[in-house]
Amino acid sequence: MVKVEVKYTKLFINNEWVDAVSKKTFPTINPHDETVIAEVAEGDKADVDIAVAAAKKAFHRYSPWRILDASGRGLLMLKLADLIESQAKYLAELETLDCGKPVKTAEEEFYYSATVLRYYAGKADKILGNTIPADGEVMSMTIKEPVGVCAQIIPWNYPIPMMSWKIAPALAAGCTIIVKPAEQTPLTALAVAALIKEAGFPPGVVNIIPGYGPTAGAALTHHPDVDKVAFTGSTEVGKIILGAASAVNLKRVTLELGGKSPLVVFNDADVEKAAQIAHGAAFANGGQCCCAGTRTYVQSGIYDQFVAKAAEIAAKRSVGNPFDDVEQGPQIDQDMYSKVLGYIEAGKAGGAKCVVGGDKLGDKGYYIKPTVFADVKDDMKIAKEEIFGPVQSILKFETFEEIVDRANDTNYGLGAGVITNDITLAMSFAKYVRAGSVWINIYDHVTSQTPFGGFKDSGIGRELGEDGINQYLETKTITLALPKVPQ
Ligand code: TXE
Repeated sequence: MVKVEVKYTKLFINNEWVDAVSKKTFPTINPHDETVIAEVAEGDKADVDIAVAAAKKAFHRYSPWRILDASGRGLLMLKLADLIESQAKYLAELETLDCGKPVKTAEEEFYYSATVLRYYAGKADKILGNTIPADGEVMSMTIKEPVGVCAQIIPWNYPIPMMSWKIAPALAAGCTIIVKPAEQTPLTALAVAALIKEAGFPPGVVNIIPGYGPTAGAALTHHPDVDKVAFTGSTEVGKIILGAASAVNLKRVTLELGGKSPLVVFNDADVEKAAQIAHGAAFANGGQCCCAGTRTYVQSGIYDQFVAKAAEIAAKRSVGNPFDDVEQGPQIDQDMYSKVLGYIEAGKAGGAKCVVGGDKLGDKGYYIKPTVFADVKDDMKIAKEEIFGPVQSILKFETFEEIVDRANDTNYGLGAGVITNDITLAMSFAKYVRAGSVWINIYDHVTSQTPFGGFKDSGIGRELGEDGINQYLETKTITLALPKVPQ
C-alpha cells in the first residue's frame, strides 16, 4: 500500500482546526484492508452550534465576505480551483486510501471538481435580476440574494465532486456553509478545507464538521439558524431531512437521492459499442453511483448476443488494490459489502441467471466480483431496489410502447439512457421517460453546465448549471413609487 500522509483530522471552524467539544473521535477505515487510517474529530450538536454561529457571523451584512465584490468571490473560487489542481496527486492518493476508488479515477475527480468551481466562479458576478413593467405608477425590479447559511451533507461515493457541486454554487451566490462529509470519507474534505483557507476565504465562510448522520447531520438539519440544506444520499435519509428541515424553521431543501436507472438498447444498436456503454453505466465507481444504469433493457433481436458481450466485458474488468492500475477497487465499507452480496444472493434465489461473477473477491477488504445477471424480470428484487454495487441486471423487451412503461415503473427517476441510431425513437424515449437526465448513445455524461437531479423519489431540485445556482438564491422584488403622471 502507498504511504499517504494524513495531515488534517480535526474540525474546521472559522478557518481554524479544533477538537470536538466532546473530545470524541471516530475511526476512518481503509476499505482495501479494513485497517484504521486515522482517528477523526467527531462533530456533534455542540460543534454544529459553534460552526453555525461562525457561518452566521460570516454572513452578516458588513462581514468581509458580504462586502466583497461579487467578482472577488469568483477570484477566490478560481484560486481554490488552482490549489486543488496543484495538489491533485496527493488528494487523489488520500481519497483512494479512504474511499477505495482507483487512484487514477480519484485524480480525475479532483480536476473535475476544479472545473465545477471555475464554472460557478464565472457566474458570481453574472447573477442578474429583472426589471418588471408592473401595474401602477411604480418601477419594479428583482434582485437575487444569497439564501444564507447552508448545511451541505455529502455522501461517500464521490466525496469531492459532490462537495464541489454544493460549495461552488453556494459560494458564487455569496452564502456561507457548513459541510458535513460522510463518516466513511472525511479526509479529503478536510484537506480541501486547508486549501480554502490558503485561497483566502474569510473565516466562517466554509466550515467542515465530520461526524455521523443522526448526530452531526441531524443537528444541522434541525438548526434554526440554517437557511438551507443540500443533501446527496439515500432516499430514506432524504425523507428524514425533508421532515427535519421544516421542524423548527422552513429551510430550503435540495435533495439528490437514489436511483434505479434504465438503459434501453434497441435492435439497431452496434452490440459491441452498446455493451461497452452499458458496462460503464452499471459498473462505474464499482456501481456506487446514484445514476448507475442498473436496469439494462435489451430488445429481443440482439438480446443473446448482447448478454454474451456484456459477460465477456465484465469478466475482463480488472478489480484489485486501487493503488494499482485497475478499473475497480473495494466497495466502501462492511455494510455496503454485505448489502451488495445480499442482493447478489437474492438475484440467484429469485431465478435470475448469473452469467459472470456472483461472489466476493478474496478474503480481505470489501472486494466484490463484477456480476452480470441475465433473464432478470421486472418484479425481482434486483430489478426494483438500488443495489449500489457492481451488479448489472439485463432484461429483455419487445416494443417501444412496452419499454417506456417498464422503464417508468419505478419510484425513482434520476437517470435514463437509450442506445439506437434511430433519432425519432431516441427522442421519443427521451420525451416519455420520467427522469432528470436522459443520455442518448452515451451514459452518465455529467458536466458543470448541465443540470442534474431527479424526478419522483430521486430528489428535489437540481445541481449544476444555471438551475444549480438558483437553488442558492432568493428573489427579492423591489418596488419604487413614482410621482403621479401629471393630468
Ligand atoms: O447513505 P446515507 P448510506 C444510497 C445507496 C446506499 C444507501 C445507503 O443506495 O446503499 O444510500 O448509503 C448523512 N440526518 N446512496 O448509508 O445514510 C450521512 O452521514 C442528516 C445514494 O451511506 O443517506 C452521510 O453524510 N444526515 C447516494 C449522508 O447522509 C444524515 C450516495 C449519506 O448517507 C442522516 C450514497 C440524518 N438523519 C448512498 N443520516 C447518491 N444519491 O449518490 C445519514 N446522514
